[in-house]
Amino acid sequence: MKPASFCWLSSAVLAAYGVLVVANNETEEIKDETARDACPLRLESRGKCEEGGECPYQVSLPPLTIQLPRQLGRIEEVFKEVQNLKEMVNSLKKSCQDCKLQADDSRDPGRNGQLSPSPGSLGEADDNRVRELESEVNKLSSDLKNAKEEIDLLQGRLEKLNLVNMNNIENYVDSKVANLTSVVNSLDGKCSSKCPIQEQIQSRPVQHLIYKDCSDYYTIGKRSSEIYRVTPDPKNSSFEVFCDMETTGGGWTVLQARLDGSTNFTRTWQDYKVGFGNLRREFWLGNDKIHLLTKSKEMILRIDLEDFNGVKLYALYDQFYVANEFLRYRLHIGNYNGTAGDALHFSKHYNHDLKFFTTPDRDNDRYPSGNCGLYYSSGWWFDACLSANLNGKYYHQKYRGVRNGIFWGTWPGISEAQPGGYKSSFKEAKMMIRPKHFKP
Ligand SMILES: *[C@@H]1O[C@H](CO)[C@@H](O)[C@H](O)[C@H]1NC(C)=O
Ligand SMILES: *[C@@H]1O[C@H](CO)[C@@H](O)[C@H](O)[C@H]1NC(C)=O
Ligand SMILES: *[C@@H]1O[C@H](CO)[C@@H](O)[C@H](O)[C@H]1NC(C)=O
Ligand SMILES: *[C@@H]1O[C@H](CO)[C@@H](O)[C@H](O)[C@H]1NC(C)=O
Ligand SMILES: *[C@@H]1O[C@H](CO)[C@@H](O)[C@H](O)[C@H]1NC(C)=O
Ligand SMILES: [Ca+2]
Repeated sequence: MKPASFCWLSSAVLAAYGVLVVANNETEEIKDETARDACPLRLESRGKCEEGGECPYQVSLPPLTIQLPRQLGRIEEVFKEVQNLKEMVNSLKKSCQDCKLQADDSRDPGRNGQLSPSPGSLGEADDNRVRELESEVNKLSSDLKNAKEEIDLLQGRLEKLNLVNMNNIENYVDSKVANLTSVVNSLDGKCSSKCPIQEQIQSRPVQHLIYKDCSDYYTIGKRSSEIYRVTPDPKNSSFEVFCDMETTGGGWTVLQARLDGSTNFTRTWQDYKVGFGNLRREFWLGNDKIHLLTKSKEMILRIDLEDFNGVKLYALYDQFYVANEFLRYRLHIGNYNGTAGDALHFSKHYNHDLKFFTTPDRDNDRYPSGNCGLYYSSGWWFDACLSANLNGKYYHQKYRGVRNGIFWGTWPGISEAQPGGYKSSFKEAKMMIRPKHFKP
């Protein structure tokens, strides 16, 4: 047995044995001495605790007096009554048998081996005697009947008393033991020596809580942007995420980050499914995890972008949901707000809402003659094809050729032709989510 449970169990057992039940018909009050004294119960360690070993503890309990209800005394009285009645009945039975025998004797003298006298020879006196006996027997048997009824009645009352009172008493003692146990447990914390293991358990009070996403960590007071472990679906696995606790109230679970090109985003379906990169730098959290996070609560999406001119803009969507792999991680996005423009819903023909996820090795896009993921070197919810692609290649400056860099179609001046056919790139990009009803 583990030391912690040993201590607790022995406390409870001692509490149970410490109960002294005293029958008394004067009062029905319970004297609970432990409740009055400051710390009458002592839990102390006996001998030195070896590290990692079990250390014995002793619990000293003060005696407790429990007084039982007044009715208990009545049981004794009823017992006596019943006993008396039984004796009465027995003596009645006996005398009854005696007189019955006598009566039989006088009616059937042949039993005694005598010759049967003729009926006419029976004297008048004998006749009277028989009648007397007969009436006596009748009287006795009716007495017996009454006595039996009385016994039954008393027995019923006794049983009723028995049951009711014993149940009451049991409940009473039970509740007292429960009370004592809770007193013992609370005193454990107050008295000088405690179970060291129990102390350890108490110092980890929140370990059973489930943190579904970063907002739950924010709620319990975590304020540093760090890696935390979340469990969006209690039936599924937990995993680490990076939490942004600073941007507009904090509580953001970061899904994607670009800042220096240290992670290659030209990846397979499988890579995008499970996620890749470094949570503290550049990464894609993973489509399965994004699905679980957006399934567990209604989420909003925030996108932060910064170009190489130091311009910082953001886009906010008050609905964001990514379906499961069977539904090819279909994107559901709604209600834009912000400064960067609604590039995810650029126009009727460039709309990422309700589009499937496409990777260079898995074409789920709406571009009939090729794979947008392959052409633009990334995994994204391509329509046919661009208007936004935050998983494009990381260019440290403007670039020429295929527009396969990080792209946001509504960025100021982005679609204007640059001299020499250059395309602008982004310094930083970040996608993060927070529960819709989160209040910082
Ligand atoms: C209980 O009550 C009876 C009569 O009411 C009394 O004679 C007896 O002394 C009492 N018993 C106690 C333990 O007080
Ligand atoms: C234990 O008993 C005391 C005194 O009777 C009472 O004040 C207290 O509320 C009880 N505690 C519990 C947990 O039942
Ligand atoms: C990124 O990975 C792709 C596919 O493995 C590869 O073709 C490409 O050269 C890589 N890019 C860089 C910059 O390493
Ligand atoms: C856990 O989530 C993944 C990704 O959505 C899913 O494929 C898997 O079936 C889930 N497992 C359980 C036990 O629900
Ligand atoms: C956009 O967000 C701001 C700040 O959260 C809010 O004041 C404004 O009403 C929102 N606009 C729309 C159209 O939702
Ligand atoms: Ca296609």
